[in-house]
Amino acid sequence: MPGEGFLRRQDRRTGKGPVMLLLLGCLLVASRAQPAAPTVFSFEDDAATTGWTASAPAAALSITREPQLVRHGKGALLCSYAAAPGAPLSLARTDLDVAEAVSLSLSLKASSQFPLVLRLAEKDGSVYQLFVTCLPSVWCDVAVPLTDAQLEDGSADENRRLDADQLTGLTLQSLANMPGEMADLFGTQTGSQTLVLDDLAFSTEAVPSHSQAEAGKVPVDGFDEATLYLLPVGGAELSRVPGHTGAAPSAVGIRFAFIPAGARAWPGIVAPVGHLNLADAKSLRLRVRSLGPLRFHVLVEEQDGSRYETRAELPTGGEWLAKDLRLSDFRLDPTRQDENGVLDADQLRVVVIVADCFNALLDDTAHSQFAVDDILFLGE
Ligand SMILES: [Ca+2]
Ligand SMILES: [Ca+2]
Ligand SMILES: [Ca+2]
Repeated sequence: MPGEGFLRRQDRRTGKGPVMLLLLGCLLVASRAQPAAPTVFSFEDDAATTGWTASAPAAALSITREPQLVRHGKGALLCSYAAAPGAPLSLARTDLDVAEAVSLSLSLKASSQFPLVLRLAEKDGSVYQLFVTCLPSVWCDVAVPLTDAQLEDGSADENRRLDADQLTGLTLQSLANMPGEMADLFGTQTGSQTLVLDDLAFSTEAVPSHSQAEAGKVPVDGFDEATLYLLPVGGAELSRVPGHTGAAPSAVGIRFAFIPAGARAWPGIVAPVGHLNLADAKSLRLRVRSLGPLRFHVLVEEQDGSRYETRAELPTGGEWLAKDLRLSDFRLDPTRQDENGVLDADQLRVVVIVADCFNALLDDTAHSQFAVDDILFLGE
């Protein structure tokens, strides 16, 4: 089935991993002399690679001055690497000092579709995470309030809140080429690849969340922003496509090939919800569209890994349809345990939407696609 433990810390299985490396790298920061200046990495000088580390086969860091690889100014951090199965890229920085920050922004450009977890580590080892997927060869501009980050699975924090004054490390962790079963889920990459980072800023200025609550509604994502704050699974190729309100790109397109085995048979997306207040949520609304008939599965996972699932069908026709899925209709995945056997909305951390590719209408290249516009929780 889809989503097999994919957000557990991978070091649990392998005994080592980026999180552990990050924790080992976390040192107490020196006490700060002056408060409240934003921390900005603009990568203008050749020495600006100092303090950054990249781990992947043949990974090399440099400052590039190629105009198409620079977001602002005259330089950006270029990470080139040889993508290889089982060896995901991580790009890390420790010794951060960002005590008064309330938001994070950065610009990325990757040579291939690049799903990543942005990990933020407090000095006690608590790790908070954000999901981002960069589309190939276009700028991916991330701007989020730090409160959008959710506590990573397997991570403990005494106050369950990301404290900027305790933040010491940041890691951009690629999910392509993960080891073990996660490779099936997130896919592999090969060949020479690049990731460019520019204008990373921890700012004291607030930025809005893309999921702002309204009366009776808790939007997860309306996909009105160009940046995709979610992850593809099962070999899904993501794109921005017109949404239900018109021609402008305001929905996520999910293209997939028919691969009849394992996790790759379940292409779709994973959206984070652990940062939202879902205590009053009663149903999940999805706005979805598919050219042919499509059966899809929707899974929600609690923080402890308990997983609940329901299914829905889309008819032929290509119209946008709003599907309201009552949380009381979701059923516990029999392969998972839950301490109370009840779906606790306030403990949810991800929503997984995957197509059943055995039942999808395929084109003559054995591909198919569907699109998702709104994902939101309703209080009724
Ligand atoms: Ca720059
Ligand atoms: Ca904390
Ligand atoms: Ca429960």
